[in-house]
Amino acid sequence: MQQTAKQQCENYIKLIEQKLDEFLPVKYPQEIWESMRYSLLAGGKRLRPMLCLETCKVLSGSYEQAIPTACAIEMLHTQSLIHDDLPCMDNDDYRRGKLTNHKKFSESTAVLAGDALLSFAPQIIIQKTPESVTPQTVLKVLEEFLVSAGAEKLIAGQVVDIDSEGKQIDKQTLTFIHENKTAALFKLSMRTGAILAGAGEKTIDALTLFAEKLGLAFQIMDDILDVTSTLEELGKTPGKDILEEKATYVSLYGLDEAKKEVSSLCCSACDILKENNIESEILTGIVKSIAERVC
Ligand code: GRG
Repeated sequence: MQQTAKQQCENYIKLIEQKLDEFLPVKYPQEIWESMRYSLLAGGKRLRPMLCLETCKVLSGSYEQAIPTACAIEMLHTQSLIHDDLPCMDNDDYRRGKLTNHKKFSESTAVLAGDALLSFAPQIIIQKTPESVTPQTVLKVLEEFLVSAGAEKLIAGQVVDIDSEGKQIDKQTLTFIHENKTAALFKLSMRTGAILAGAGEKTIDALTLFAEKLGLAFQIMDDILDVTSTLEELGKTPGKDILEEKATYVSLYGLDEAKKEVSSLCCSACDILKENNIESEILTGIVKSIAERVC
């Protein structure tokens, strides 16, 4: 990533960290709030909130308009990670370089922390979005958020993913999993950023397609890293996909083909920006850093 774009990413991350901390206080009973904060403030690349903020900015919207939604999406993403790590799902001990929520606290607390983040996030959109954003726009953002979190998107992806363990699946099923489990939150981030900026349908459609390519590339790269990286590099246990007989792009087509697919998706994503005259060093930098996975 170019130096200026890298610096801008770092600035975004700082702002996002500050706001997440501010939006999620500790209340009574302390343990649940602390476990929510433990996972939410455990680091992470903050890619989804960054996509939301940058999309809003390049379309002439403001940081203030988008930051509550950006943080709400990071809360939803964190909830999905907490639940994904549970023994009844992927059963992981490490996440973001730390013990998973259920290992640090307890299984019941982790389930409740995920649930609490999921219901807290839309409250942040409602309570913290400035009054300059119309109620209709807030409603549209909430609809996008709730659909993405539900049985048509995130949960659908997770269900088919779990159901596919140990089975031979086709490319269509694998793409369904990736689109819903991963790309859905990339799309949500960019669509809401664009909606908050008051963008037209054509721009929203182009950015949705960009986010889809980016999300698919990101998930395939995640699967590649599961095979090629260490616990220290990943912040989570590597090699889990093979162990759990997960169908991934790597297991279906091999490492080389998977890398080619990431490059091809990243090229298509950059083309979409060019064709639609969307200029953002951050968006192009994120695409490149996914291809190289250095962000
Ligand atoms: C929404 C009610 C509800 C349930 C969620 C558990 C679940 C259903 C879905 C799992 C979704 C999941 C874990 C997808 C994996 C996506 C992925 C590649 C996550 C890793 O993202 P990074 O690398 O993580 O951006 P950091 O830690 O950097 O934020």
